[in-house]
Amino acid sequence: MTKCPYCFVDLAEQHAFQCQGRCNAVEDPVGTRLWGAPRVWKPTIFVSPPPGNPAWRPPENPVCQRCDGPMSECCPTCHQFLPLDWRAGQATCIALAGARATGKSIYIGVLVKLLDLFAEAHRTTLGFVDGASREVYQRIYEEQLYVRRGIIAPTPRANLADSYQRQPIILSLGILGGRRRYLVLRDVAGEDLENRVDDAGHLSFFAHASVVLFLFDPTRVPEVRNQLQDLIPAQLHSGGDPAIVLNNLNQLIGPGRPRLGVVLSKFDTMQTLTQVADTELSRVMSNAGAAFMRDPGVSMAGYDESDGLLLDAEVRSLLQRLNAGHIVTVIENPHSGRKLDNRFFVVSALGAPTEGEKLHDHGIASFRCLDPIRWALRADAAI
Ligand SMILES: Nc1nc2c(ncn2[C@@H]2O[C@H](COP(=O)(O)OP(=O)(O)O)[C@@H](O)[C@H]2O)c(=O)[nH]1
Ligand SMILES: [Mg+2]
Ligand SMILES: [Zn+2]
Ligand SMILES: [Zn+2]
Repeated sequence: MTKCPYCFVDLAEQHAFQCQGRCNAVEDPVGTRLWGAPRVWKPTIFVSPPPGNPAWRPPENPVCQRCDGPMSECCPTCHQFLPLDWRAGQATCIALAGARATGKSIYIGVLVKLLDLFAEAHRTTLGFVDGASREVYQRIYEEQLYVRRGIIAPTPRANLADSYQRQPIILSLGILGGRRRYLVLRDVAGEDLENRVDDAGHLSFFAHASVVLFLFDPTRVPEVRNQLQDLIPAQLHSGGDPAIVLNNLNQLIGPGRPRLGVVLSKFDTMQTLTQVADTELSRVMSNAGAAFMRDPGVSMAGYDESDGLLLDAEVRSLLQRLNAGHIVTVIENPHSGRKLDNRFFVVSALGAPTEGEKLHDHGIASFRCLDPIRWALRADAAI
């Protein structure tokens, strides 16, 4: 079974087909609630296999009974059209979470480049599944990060009509382990998670994701900030309290069972602590043998479980030393009592602190950015 690339709900046996002919479109309240902006739809049929008929197949080219026009398959839950032959593949659906300015957008920008190399290591190629994914990646993420060498502007709230976060980036990884694999990335506006999430139909994809990556900016921790004062430029945009975001995220996930990756972003800033005179933190960071000081490399094909477990343990103890142990506790003992399968990571998308809003001179030398993705892909199939 695979997932809808928009709402992330499992595509079960029910199929839905929507008119693409001359029929008038009318308001779609369900689609609107899940999308977070007005949606319309045309006549749609829902078909389920009759009980006790394992040989049942959905209709191949259904025709609209009103206008005789063609119909295309859409998601039975959110009514978005599914990419062609979507159900034949396996989609790993990743939702990014985190306060404002934790580095989500820049991470996505760099990730797509690295996935190109990842695909190469697996002797396949990376592709955008639809024009909208390519458009939003190139226009928002790539153009600002790579072409202008600037930094992506703060992300607008999801209720703005032209907000790009709603458009998931749907990537095809080709055939991996004998199966067509897809990777879907959904960004979110940090404000949406910093504020209370009451009527959050448009954020319900968190509950259904394969993996939620919770980004956490270690430079927001006062102890790190104090020691780094002279070494890293002041951040222009500052985000909210990660503990509040995590709490809101837990509420959104509710009884959902995504796996949770906790990602210390901008890890290059932590690595510069080695330049700070003898403090406890600088000693911790100066341990050259630590997993968080080396990158297993982009060309490594699969996820390395023993390296991953070592890193996981190091990050948990680092968080304790930063007096951010409550983050670990909330994840291990959530109020809801529903602990998620979780793992801790570090990434640096840019590889070095930025100079104002420009990238530093050496360009981009990202660090461990693919680890969370390898971990996410591995659980959906053995690769
Ligand atoms: N040092 C460093 N800074 C980063 C990195 N990634 C992002 N940043 C900084 O964090 C700011 C916010 O990043 P952005 O991706 O827009 O955050 P978002 O609001 O979570 O999408 C950027 O303007 C950068 O200055 C990184 O890998 N290293
Ligand atoms: Mg953003
Ligand atoms: Zn019709
Ligand atoms: Zn859907």
